[in-house]
Amino acid sequence: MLRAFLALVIVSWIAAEPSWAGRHDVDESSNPKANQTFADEAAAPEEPLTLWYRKPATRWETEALPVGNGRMAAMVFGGVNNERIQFNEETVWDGVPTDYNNPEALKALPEVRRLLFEGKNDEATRLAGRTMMGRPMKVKSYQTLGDVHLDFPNTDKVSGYRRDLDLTTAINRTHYTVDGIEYTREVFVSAPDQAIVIHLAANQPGKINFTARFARENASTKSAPENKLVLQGKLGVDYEAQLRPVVNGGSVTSADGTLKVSDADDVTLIVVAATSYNNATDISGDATARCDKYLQSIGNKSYEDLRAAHVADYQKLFNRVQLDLGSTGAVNKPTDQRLRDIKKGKHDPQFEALYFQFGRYLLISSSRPGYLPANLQGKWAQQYNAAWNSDYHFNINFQMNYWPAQTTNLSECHQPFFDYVESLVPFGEKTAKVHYGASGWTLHHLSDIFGMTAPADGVHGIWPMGAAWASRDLMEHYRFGGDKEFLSQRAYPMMKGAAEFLLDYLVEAPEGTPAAGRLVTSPSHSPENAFIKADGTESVFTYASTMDLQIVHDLFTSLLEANRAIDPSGNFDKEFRSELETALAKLQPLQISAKTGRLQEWIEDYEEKDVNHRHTSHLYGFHPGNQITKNATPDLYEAAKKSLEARGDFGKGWSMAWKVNFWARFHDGDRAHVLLGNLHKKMTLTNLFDTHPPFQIDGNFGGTAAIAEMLLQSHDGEVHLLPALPAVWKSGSVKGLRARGGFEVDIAWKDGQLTEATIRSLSGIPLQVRYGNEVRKQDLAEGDRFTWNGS
Ligand code: FUC
Repeated sequence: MLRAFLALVIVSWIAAEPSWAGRHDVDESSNPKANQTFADEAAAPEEPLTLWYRKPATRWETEALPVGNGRMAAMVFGGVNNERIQFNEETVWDGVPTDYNNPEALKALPEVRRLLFEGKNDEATRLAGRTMMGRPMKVKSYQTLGDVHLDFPNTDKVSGYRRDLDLTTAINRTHYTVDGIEYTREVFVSAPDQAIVIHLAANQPGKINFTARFARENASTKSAPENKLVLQGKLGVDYEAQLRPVVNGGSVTSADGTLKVSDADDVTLIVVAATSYNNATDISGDATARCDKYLQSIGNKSYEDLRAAHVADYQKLFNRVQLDLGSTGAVNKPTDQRLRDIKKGKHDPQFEALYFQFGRYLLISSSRPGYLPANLQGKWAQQYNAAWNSDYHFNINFQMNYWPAQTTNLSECHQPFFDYVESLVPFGEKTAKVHYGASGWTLHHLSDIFGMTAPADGVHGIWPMGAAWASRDLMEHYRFGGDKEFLSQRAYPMMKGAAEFLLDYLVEAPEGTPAAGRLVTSPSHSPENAFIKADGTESVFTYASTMDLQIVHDLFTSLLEANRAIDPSGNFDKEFRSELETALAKLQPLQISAKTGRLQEWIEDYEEKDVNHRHTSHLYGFHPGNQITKNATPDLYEAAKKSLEARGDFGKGWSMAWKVNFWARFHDGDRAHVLLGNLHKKMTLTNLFDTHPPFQIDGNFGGTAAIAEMLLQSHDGEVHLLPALPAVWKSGSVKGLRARGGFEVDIAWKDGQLTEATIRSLSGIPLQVRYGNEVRKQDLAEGDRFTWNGS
């Protein structure tokens, strides 16, 4: 009986999990040699914005600490007898350039649509599954590039051990004492010098002894002139890493891929990496030449110079925003202990500020102009088969990664998103044509670095809304920064292409259906929930899901806004504008369920298979969109709230982070704070990585964005100060947040009341600012500021 019950639980758990379950590499990987505990207690670091621990990491996923420069990433364990530094380079992906399009798909489309309109969902699902999927319908995985292992003389006589990650400098540090000698190891990944830099020092000369080697499956390692180490291998791309030692004092030798350093005063190891990847259709670059070039341009720079350049470059971005939510003294406890206290219910506002800044740190460290955007794990992946291939998921996860980019003043870090999406346009044009006979471009729910834009994974992958959702970020970049050239030269053409696809994809629902005469998407589904039909059968596949309608509305209205911004006279792209207006007027409207009062998720008032489903797709129009607001659509707003209530207060990490954003948008700071607490209690690992499980970075970014959203909003035509301040954040301040309209905002509050806000205009757009029920209007020239002194 019990066994049968357990089997049932396991089967339904697997069924509820998307397709990666059971086939990704589990995080057994660890650093067992690092598993030491030390008796005496190191003091807390002086800088409160620091993650710190009194034990080395043994598990990659939960304990090792991330560093990165946008292109390379590393996870540092901080062991005493052995240091393991696992590292990545963003183009180390399995796979080759591939045409994923399926020439059979288009033929089936009219029949699939007919079946869906006739309510024959099962038949439609089977036919679509057979005919409409990409070929192949799976992408391959982003992978680890390898490990650097440092083996030190074994000891257990360690005192004063501490490893930490200082978010103000982006430097990881391991510090301990053995036999009276203090050892300090620092690791960072430099963006200006494109290298992982590892520095080993002691407070007495001649004390640094270790061997170093690279490790990776299916790769070769060797020694090279100047005591270099080289790691080489091939997936589809060729990949390579080189390690160059700079040793002061003592001696250094290298043979057979192992470096030996004896009695040195201090040592710097410079690790560079590259692959042969040029772009989605060309992987013929020269990985070795690229590595050589990185090392050449570093030349003889000293450790101090490398470090100073890294810190200056990082702080240019990081220092723009400061957040103070109050403190309790918990900062004197190691981060793992603090998190355990939070799980027991302790309130630790300084931890919330740390978590906020950690999200900004992760974005700066995984997304820099000129490189690929942050994937499902940012750029940190130790596997060969990562969960969901650590790819780009366009039905929430990828976009969530970028939610904090504008609001927390990291607009440059958003650039990789735009470049990547732009690089997918030609692939998406082909998919639009081959799969749907449509113009414009489209992409489905996931992509890789080889141009995947066709439906992937299963019928839930037949969701051609990815390009339209990604377009929202293009428009937001303009709204926050006012860059007209970006809008007219890049954003508008991409958005227009995505809309041209949708104009072709939309069909008029036939007589006898609930949407008769209206424009609808078909096929369609509400990522990634299933519904139960009146006859008791289940399906995911339908037409006109609420989310689709909201995405269409969002894109078309954004294009109208962009059109006016590009040319206020109304003469720009007139014909297209009227096509959009006509389509919007005919688009199937959103519906409120007569049974539940909730915002209806599908075209018919089906019951959801899982009322607590992690996706809240039908609230897209409320957040991140702004179709539903309290002022403009009060009924839909109330219905959306009921939908959110019904989904519940828990979920996967990213799902919970989204819910914090929703409650912030409902101006319910206390409820948002409860969910933020749930995110920290349930879905935050010891190293503060978000977990799905397993580790998935979107929840970190969604959580950071949500904290910003609690303090400042600007989606409803005005700058709203402290829209969702929870009672527990009694007094505090934030500096440097960004608002739409091109404003930079500082806010201070005391006992729950605004004391002062300063709003700087970066664009010269007139300001309307709200605090509670009070509204002020002010014309501001670019560079001018407006100060609001309390109420
Ligand atoms: C979607 C979600 C899953 C997971 C995956 C990467 O499929 O439904 O929960 O986040 O993306």
